[in-house]
Amino acid sequence: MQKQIEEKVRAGARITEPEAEFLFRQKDLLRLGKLANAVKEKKNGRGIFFNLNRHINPTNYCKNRCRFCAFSASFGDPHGFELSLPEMEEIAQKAGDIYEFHLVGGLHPEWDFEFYLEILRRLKKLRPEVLIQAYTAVEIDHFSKISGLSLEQVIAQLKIAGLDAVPGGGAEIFNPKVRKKICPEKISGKRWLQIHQALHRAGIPSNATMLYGHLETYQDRVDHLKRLRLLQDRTQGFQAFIPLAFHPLNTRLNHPYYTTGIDDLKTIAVSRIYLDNFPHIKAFWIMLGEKLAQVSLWFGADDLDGTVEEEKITHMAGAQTPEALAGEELIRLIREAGREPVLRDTLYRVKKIRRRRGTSRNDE
Ligand code: V47
Ligand code: SF4
Repeated sequence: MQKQIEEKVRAGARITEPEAEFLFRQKDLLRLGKLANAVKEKKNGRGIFFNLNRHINPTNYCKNRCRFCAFSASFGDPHGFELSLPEMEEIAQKAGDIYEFHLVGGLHPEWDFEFYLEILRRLKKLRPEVLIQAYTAVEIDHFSKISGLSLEQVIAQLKIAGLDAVPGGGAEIFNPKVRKKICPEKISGKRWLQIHQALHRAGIPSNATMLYGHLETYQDRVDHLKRLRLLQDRTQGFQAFIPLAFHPLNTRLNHPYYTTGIDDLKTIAVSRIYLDNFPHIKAFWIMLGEKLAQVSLWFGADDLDGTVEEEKITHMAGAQTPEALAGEELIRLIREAGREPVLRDTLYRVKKIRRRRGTSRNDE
């Protein structure tokens, strides 16, 4: 079957779900990586994208309290927080020379939709040159519920307030049986897909994620990828797919294991091969670790996300990575992997890298 799949992929044909499952089970990691890399290079050559961005979490108070989430809090919890509008403005002002604000947080039990809109307006007013990638499908569904507005009305208002793109969070794993165990209060996979369809229809690009390495099976992962590929065939609105490795610390999921390096690389590679209609596969270095993220650039990944500057979701669940990497450090990781760094904004528009001497020992 391996040879058959390879021939198919190299000819530019699609693989089926049983074939994707076969790839997850096969042991020859380097052979799998080579195939994924061929797909990656056909799509975007030697280039590896990265962004200069700033993550902002407005609050971690959340009605849902998903079992895998160490970030969220209830009122009275010592680690609970909510930022005021001036605090968010201060972060935005100090954020330096960046291209993106990445905003994601909890479903605050008391904030109204107007407040979430005001965050966008204030950031846009302060930094009109910075694109805003904000609010997952889970938050957008929440806005519709608390405002009484339709999904389409909510999206239209977010757009007017300054929303440029939507991140891929909240997808987790679509299989309802697993979903019920890991995040019983969260919107269904069906609703997540419906929201992204509505976003694409409104001209707002988005990303898609998959949380893996917990209770799901390979079959569940392939089912997840299948639903994403099907929607992308219809809308073409997804920009990147990001596999997210489960981090167990401080979570309420009875699964104490971190993912292995082999599984991380495999998941990136199979995603690259199966999701033939997704322009980009992102290796989120925060979750993978810088070293494995660098290796993944030969296993199908073509994007490292960005500088991030501050990350809470994974660090509260045990991530050992730094919370920020300088642009120069990302460039060094990419160059030393033998790849070409391509600075981009949220919409994958290429930006000029301001070269500073000495970014890489082997560079100049
Ligand atoms: O939806 C929560 C995940 C997501 C844990 O679109 C966890 O560019 C691992 O979606 N272990 C939010 N993962 C982050 C996210 C994201 C990140 C970077 C880039 C983009 C993008 C999107 O984080 C949540 C959930 O799937 N998450 N807890 C945990 N313990
Ligand atoms: Fe809330 Fe998101 Fe954490 Fe779930 S993953 S508890 S929705 S912040």
